[in-house]
Amino acid sequence: MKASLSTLALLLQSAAAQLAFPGADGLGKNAVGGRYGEVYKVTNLDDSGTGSLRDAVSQSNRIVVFDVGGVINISSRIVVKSKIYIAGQTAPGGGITIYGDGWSWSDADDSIARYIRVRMGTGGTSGKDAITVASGNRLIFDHLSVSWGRDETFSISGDASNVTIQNTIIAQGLETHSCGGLMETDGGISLFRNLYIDNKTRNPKVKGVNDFQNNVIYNWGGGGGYIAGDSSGQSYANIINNYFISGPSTSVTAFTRGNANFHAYVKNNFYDSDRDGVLDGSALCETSTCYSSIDFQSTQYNYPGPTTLYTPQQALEVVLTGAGASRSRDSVDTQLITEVRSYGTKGALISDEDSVGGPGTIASGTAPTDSDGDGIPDAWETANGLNPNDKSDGMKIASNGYSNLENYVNSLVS
Ligand SMILES: *[C@@H]1O[C@H](CO)[C@@H](O)[C@H](O)[C@H]1NC(C)=O
Ligand SMILES: *[C@@H]1O[C@H](CO)[C@@H](O)[C@H](O)[C@H]1NC(C)=O
Ligand SMILES: *[C@H]1O[C@H](CO)[C@@H](O)[C@H](O)[C@H]1NC(C)=O
Repeated sequence: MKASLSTLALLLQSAAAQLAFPGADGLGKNAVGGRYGEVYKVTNLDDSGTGSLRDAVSQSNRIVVFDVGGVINISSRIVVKSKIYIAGQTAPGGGITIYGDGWSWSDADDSIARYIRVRMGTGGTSGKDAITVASGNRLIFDHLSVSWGRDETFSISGDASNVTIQNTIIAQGLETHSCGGLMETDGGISLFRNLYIDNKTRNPKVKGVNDFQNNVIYNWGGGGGYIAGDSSGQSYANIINNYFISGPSTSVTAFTRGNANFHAYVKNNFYDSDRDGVLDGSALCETSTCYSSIDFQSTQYNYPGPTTLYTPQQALEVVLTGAGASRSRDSVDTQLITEVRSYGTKGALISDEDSVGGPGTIASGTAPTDSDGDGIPDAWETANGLNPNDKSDGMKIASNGYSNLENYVNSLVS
């Protein structure tokens, strides 16, 4: 009896510790996604209706895979339900861009989104963000490319907790607001290995519980780079091994604001401010001269940090090589990375996405044959001991704790 109870306890413990996917980091790393649900195949680029992405995310407990690549034009906001895993890496061709309006992940508890582009643009709803999370627990965003927000570009605030944004590009918030986004919640946000680029301000603006490590911030404008939230509540932040690089629009230093309520452990952040086309930053001092008037802590906050902590220089290379929907980078991201690699000479704030060529053309590609429709191609099923004519094996849980379908989609980007 005793033995079986402790076995049960161990099983429960390991189920709780299952990562959202291999490589998931930070406070949102245990999001469950659609593991115990069903597969949904996106088979067209329509704004709505059967086989559309909007329909796919309208019900909980789904792993969403794609039979098409291309641009999905949306005329209103997409609202994502809980326990969804959007596996953008399955899209053939050049992957998936969603263009025309923004997304809400509010209350999308336990959701996972990977390898998609969310490009809002001037056609989006005025006063809204490209991505908003206003509530919800355990969400993880990995390798997204998010741009052209009309209010903020990617914002998390309110009653949201245990969120990770990793390996993601947050770019070109549209003028006149031109914002990276607010990261303001007491429930905790991890920001690891992201690129903030070409936003006038809020790259990001932080308040509450926040872990900011190994990010790259390029060409912020006069509003500020990292803004230490300046209001009433208490903030507890780590700011570690990030790289700040001034661009043509930059006119203020990397850190602004902050007061005695903003408690931060600050370590080894680099800043290249001279815009000379060469990467030659140096470590920022760790006093208020470099960080405004925050309340410095001598001990790091004990949040679940990145599995691998890079130096700022290494982080820059990791971000430039891999951030965003990098399985197939589109013209927008390619241009953004070129701007960073100019180390100060290229980059601009924009008010209209047409000035940078819009979302571009994305190849549709051809999905591999999947005879039983379980989301796993026949060839992968055969190679991995599954039956290409048995739909039920896709959602069976394998010995490593993931469903067979998750093992397939995760293998595409391991
Ligand atoms: C989406 O909108 C863009 C820009 O308006 C347009 O060029 C493109 O053809 C549209 N794509 C689809 C699939 O309707
Ligand atoms: C965040 O996750 C931790 C660890 O799983 C949990 O204890 C906490 O309750 C979560 N926060 C909220 C607000 O649900
Ligand atoms: C970012 O904001 C700055 C300041 O407003 C602006 O000059 C710049 O054009 C913006 N960048 C983009 C890409 O919108």
